[in-house]
Amino acid sequence: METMLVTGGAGFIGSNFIRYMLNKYPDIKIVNFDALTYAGNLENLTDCENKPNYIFVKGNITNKEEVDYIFSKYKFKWVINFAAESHVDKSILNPMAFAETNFIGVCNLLDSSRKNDVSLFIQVSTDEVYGSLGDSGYFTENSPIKPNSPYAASKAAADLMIRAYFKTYGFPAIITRCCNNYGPYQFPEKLIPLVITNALEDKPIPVYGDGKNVRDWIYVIDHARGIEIVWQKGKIGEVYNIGASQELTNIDLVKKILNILGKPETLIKYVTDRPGHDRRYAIDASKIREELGFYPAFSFDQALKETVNWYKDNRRWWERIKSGAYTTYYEEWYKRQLGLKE
Ligand code: NAD
Ligand code: TDX
Repeated sequence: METMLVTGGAGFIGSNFIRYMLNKYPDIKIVNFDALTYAGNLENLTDCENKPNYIFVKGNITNKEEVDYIFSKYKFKWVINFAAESHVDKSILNPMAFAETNFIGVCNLLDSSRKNDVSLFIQVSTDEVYGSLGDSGYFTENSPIKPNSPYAASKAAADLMIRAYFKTYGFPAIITRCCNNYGPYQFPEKLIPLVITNALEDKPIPVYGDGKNVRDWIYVIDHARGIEIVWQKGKIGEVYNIGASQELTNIDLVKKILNILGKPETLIKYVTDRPGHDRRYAIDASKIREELGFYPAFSFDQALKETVNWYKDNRRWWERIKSGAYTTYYEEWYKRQLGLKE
């Protein structure tokens, strides 16, 4: 049985990817290596725990000994790296954690993967490495790398090291750059789950700045499908954007969610803008479509409704997170920073 290392598999996208892959490829063993930071949650994979081809190992990619250990224990054919500090606001508060995990952690994985002759390394990167767009245009794989937040800069740094590994050592790596994801199990610090859960609790919904910043959205399973096709057919050394051409201003998105929930727009509170807030992201996904045949399978309106229903049906999952120590600390900062303090 061939083995895939998935790092960060206890988080939002990693757990959805693992579930998707375990169901579709029962002949592949998946090792989930995750540090279980505030964002890592084994409850995201309770339904997979007893599958014979799934193994969880707690470990930190910033710790070279732990990374060496996992590579000595298993022979990995493929490595898919999801592990990251992923929240832009948190990167403004604490950039060092982002440099450590998103850059040094990736360097550790690259070193072990090369020394252990991994056949393919996929780095799950982000469209945020391209910076911000004006009212028109799209990010292509050839757009300049111009990150604006510590999060985006740390992801861009990893992308550059991967490029260097490919050029220098012929290391078999591919980078994917996806737009904003939504779906079940997303930590409620990110816009969509924050809006849904705050609305369900009749709490204020903070909208940064004028609310006209644009994000390009993709359902998390479509992201998983995009990575799957890159894993099957992608060309070594290439970068593939992944997107579903679903642009929306934040305020329109918030109103859509409130409408689905039947909650009033009076919950919306315009607050201080995020420092360095990127104005618009929009992905040109023609390369992955034309070269690998990737098409998103989910319609935005339908998948958004299903996502809202998931949070309605899984209150225990997010109530536990929202009453936890991390969220309490974060919310305090958030209220002060954004002028929400009553
Ligand atoms: P997440 O924060 O929900 O999950 C991150 C996971 O990584 C957690 O399980 C956490 O415990 C683990 N982790 C963090 N630091 C670690 C470390 N040092 N060692 C081992 N594990 C560690 O993030 P997500 O939204 O699922 O994002 C996954 C990946 O996708 C990230 O690399 C992110 O940059 C990228 N991405 C996310 C989006 C998005 O919209 N969420 C879009 C494009 C790309
Ligand atoms: O309370 C909020 N109010 C608000 O107006 C929050 C949390 C966000 N926003 C705005 C900021 C952004 O314009 O909503 C937009 C989306 O914000 P986030 O959910 O924090 O996502 P973003 O900053 O766009 O980054 C996300 O997409 C790219 C992920 O967090 C990254 O990991 C991914 O790489």
